[in-house]
Amino acid sequence: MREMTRRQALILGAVGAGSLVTGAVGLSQTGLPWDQRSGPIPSGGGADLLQPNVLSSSDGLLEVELEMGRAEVTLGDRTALMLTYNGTVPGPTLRLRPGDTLRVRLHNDIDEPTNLHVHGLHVSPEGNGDNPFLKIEPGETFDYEFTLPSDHPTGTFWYHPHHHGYVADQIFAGLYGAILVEDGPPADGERLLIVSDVSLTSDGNVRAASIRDRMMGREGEIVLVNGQVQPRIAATAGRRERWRVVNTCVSRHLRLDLAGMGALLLGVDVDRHEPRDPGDLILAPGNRAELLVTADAGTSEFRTLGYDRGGMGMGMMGGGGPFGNDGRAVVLATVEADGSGRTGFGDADDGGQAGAGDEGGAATSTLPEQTLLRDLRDAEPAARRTISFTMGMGMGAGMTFGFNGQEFDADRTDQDPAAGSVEEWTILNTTPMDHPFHLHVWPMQVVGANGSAVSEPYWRDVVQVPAGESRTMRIAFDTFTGRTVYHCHILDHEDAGMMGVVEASG
Ligand SMILES: [Cu+2]
Repeated sequence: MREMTRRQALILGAVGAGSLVTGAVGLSQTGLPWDQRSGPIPSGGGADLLQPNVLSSSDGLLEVELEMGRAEVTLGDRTALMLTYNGTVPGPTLRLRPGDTLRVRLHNDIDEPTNLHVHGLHVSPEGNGDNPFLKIEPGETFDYEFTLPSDHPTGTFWYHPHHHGYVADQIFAGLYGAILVEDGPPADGERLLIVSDVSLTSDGNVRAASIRDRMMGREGEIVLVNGQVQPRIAATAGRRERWRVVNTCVSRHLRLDLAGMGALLLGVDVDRHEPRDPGDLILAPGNRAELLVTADAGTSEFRTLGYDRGGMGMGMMGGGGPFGNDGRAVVLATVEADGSGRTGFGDADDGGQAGAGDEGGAATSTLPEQTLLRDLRDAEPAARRTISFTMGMGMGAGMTFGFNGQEFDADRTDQDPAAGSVEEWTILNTTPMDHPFHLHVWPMQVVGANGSAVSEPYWRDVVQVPAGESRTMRIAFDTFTGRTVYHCHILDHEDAGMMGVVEASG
C-alpha cells in the first residue's frame, strides 16, 4: 500500500510537471506531432450539415479503395492537418445489404502501422476478414474481404483502425467512417450524424496526448458532427426524420439532449424495439443510436449533456477540472425547423411523405428477425466466465490497464468458447472509472446488472459498465470460428493493454 502511494505520487508529480516519463502508459509511439499545447478552438459553425459520400453495393458486392493519408481539412474557421480515408473526415459511408460481400483495398499512406476493423459487423475474424491482429505497414496495400450472412442484422455500424497501440491516436486524428446495413434504399429523411472529437495545436496539427490523457482517456476540445463544427440542421417542423448517431469519440461519452425534437429511440447498436421515449440516452464510445426525430418549429440545440465517467480515485485525478474528463455539455449542432415546406434534403416534393401523424413507417419495418439475435436467456450456458477490468500501478511511473490483472498479449488466448455454444460472461468493474466493454464479431445480450436479472434484456456490441458495477451478458458464438478481441472502448485504455483474446473453435 505504501509502495502504491509512492508510485501514485510519482505519476502525479510527473503529470504536474509535464515531463517525460516512461512506464506502462508511455508517450506516443506514433509519428504524430509531440506538441501537447492547444491552439484556438475553431469558431465559424452554422454551415449546413453535410452527409459523407456514400458508396453502395450492387448485385451483392461493394468494392472500395480506402486511401489512408494526411490531408488538410477545414474545421470551422481553421485548417487542420488530420489523418483521413480518401481525403475526408469522416471517410465515405459504406452501404451494404445483408448477404453482401465488402471488399476493401486499404492503402496505408500514413507513417505508422495500421489495419481495419468493421465495428459491430457479424463477419469472420480470420485471414483477411475482421482480423485485429493484422499489421499493415506504412506504404503497404492490403485487400480485405468481409462477407455478411444473409440474415445479418440491419443498422448502423462503423469502421476504424485497430492496430494495438495506435488505435486512439489514429481515430482521434480523423480515421473513421460509417457502415450502413439495410434491406433497401435510403429512407426519405434519413441523416447520419457521426460525432467525433479532436484537439488541435496552434499550427493546425492534431494535439498529442499527454500521460494524463492516456490514463483518463482523452477528450478532444473540439466536438465535430460529420467533421463539421456545430453545423446547422435545416429541418421542416413536424416532419419526421430518421437519425443515425454514431459515437466515434476515443473516450467522450455522449448524453444526448433531445428536448424539443420529439425524439423516439428505435434502438442502440443492433438492438431494436418499438419506438420509445429515449429517456437518459448515453452513448459510450463505439455505440450508435437510431432515432426518429420530429423537430418543433424554431431553433433548438442538439447537445450532449455533461457526463461524469469517474476518475482515477486519487483526489486530484478524479472527475472534472482540467484533467480531460471534464464532463461538460457541448452543442453538437443547431436544428432550425420551419414550416415553409423546405425539407433540408434538397427536394421539396417529398415533404409530405413522412408527416407527424405517420406512426408506423420506418420503425416497424426495421424490426429484425435474425436468428443471431434470438433470446438467449433460455439457453443453458456452456460456460460462465467472470472478466474484470483492472487498473494497477506499473513498474515505472505509469499505470497498467488490463483484464483480470493481465495486460493484452496477442499470443495468449484468454477465453476459449466452443463454436456454436452459448456462454454467460459477467463483466466486473471494481475500478473508479466507467469502462465500456466491446466484443468483436458476436453481439452480446445483456441479461443482468449487478447480480440481478434485468427486466428487459437488450443487445449491444459496446456495453457500458459503470464504476463499481457489473453487467452479465449471454453470447452465442454462432457462425464463425477464429481469434479476435474484447476490450475497453475508451481507446486509450485499449492501447494501454485493456484488451483480451477470445478464440472460438471446434
Ligand atoms: Cu477503460
